[in-house]
Amino acid sequence: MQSLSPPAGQAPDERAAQALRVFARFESDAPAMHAVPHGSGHINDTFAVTCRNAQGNPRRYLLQRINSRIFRDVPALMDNIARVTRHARSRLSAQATERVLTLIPDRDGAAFTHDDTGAAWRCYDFIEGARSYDLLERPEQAREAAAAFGRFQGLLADLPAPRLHETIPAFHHTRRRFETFLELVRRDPAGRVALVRDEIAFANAREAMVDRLLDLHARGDLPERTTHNDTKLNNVMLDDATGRAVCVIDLDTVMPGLALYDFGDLVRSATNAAAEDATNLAQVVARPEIFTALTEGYLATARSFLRRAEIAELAFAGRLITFEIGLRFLTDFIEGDVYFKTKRPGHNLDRARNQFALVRSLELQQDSFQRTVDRLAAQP
Ligand code: ADP
Ligand code: GN1
Ligand code: MG
Repeated sequence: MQSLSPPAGQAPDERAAQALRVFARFESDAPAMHAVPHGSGHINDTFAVTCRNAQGNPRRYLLQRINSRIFRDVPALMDNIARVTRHARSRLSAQATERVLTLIPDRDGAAFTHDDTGAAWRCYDFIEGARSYDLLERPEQAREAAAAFGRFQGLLADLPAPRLHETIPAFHHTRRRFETFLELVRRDPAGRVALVRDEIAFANAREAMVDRLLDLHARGDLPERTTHNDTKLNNVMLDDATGRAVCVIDLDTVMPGLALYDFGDLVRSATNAAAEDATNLAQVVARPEIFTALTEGYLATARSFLRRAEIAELAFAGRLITFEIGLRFLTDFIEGDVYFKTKRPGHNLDRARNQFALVRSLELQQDSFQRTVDRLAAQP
């Protein structure tokens, strides 16, 4: 994934060739040598582009074709990212070892560019010497990741007005997500509903969950904040040598939200002992030691601004967001796989079953996870 040369003997495919052509529109200190697909995100098309600078040293950039079927207003999206990166950078202390993503402008100074088909692309500095993890390996990584997202929320706490654009409206609005699911079950556009009766029953039995945080927010107990909203483990880079968090990435959904959505998605993506799409559901369990490490890491950097009512819902948020993403995978399967990238038939259904198994594991442990939160919150 991180090699500096393309696989031996393999010509770059047409997409990589197109990435190279697009890269020429960005400000870089040297022409690109090659581009290779990079990472395992479900949304954008991502490439690592390697240049050789005047001294003969390789330098990499991260080039992305933005998924404009999902992000309908690319100028608004990129306006958010430019403001967020500028502000977060200005708030980092001089001693900080962590970094903020750096946008590379195009040759006209714009934050993104278009290719000849009209698709939008952006370019970032490549974060070297670090990687992101699809599957967590050690509790220390959970602590680091959670601390990094808590710190990120803190850096954005005083982002000047105006409010950020909602790049995907109602992204974590769990009631609307549930209604969209019900609507697709009714319409059955891909003729798949009969295949997923058990999963639909699982979801219906949990409808009561979806209003809880929305109600607490409506009552004024949970404040709106600027949050990341996509805090899966592979959206933070950890240093290869030290294991420390280096950079929060994937800023497409940084917008107004609840702090709990960020903690919840960490629980979903980090506690799972199996990969998100693993089909051996016996291996899908929420690891308690990882939940503890996440809570410790998040409280270490977010406790100073979190309200008591937010801390009280941390364990619930893990179950809720796991359920929400499971429901989104199931909805996408029912709709005919129109949203998430898939690599095989039934991939979204595998993911949905996996996430629902994780919900079950979180439910079985909900009392002990709540006690963990209460115990850690009570410590000075
Ligand atoms: P998606 O929205 O499709 O998930 P991401 O922005 O998360 O796309 O990028 C996909 C992957 O590319 C990440 O998981 C990470 O491994 C890698 N990546 C993203 N940005 C950078 C960067 N600036 N430097 C190095 N690797 C990056
Ligand atoms: C997507 O972009 P990526 O792969 O980091 C999705 C998240 C889901 C996640 C599930 C913009 O995240 O909301 O939780 O897949 N991002 C968007 O793995 O929909
Ligand atoms: Mg990502």
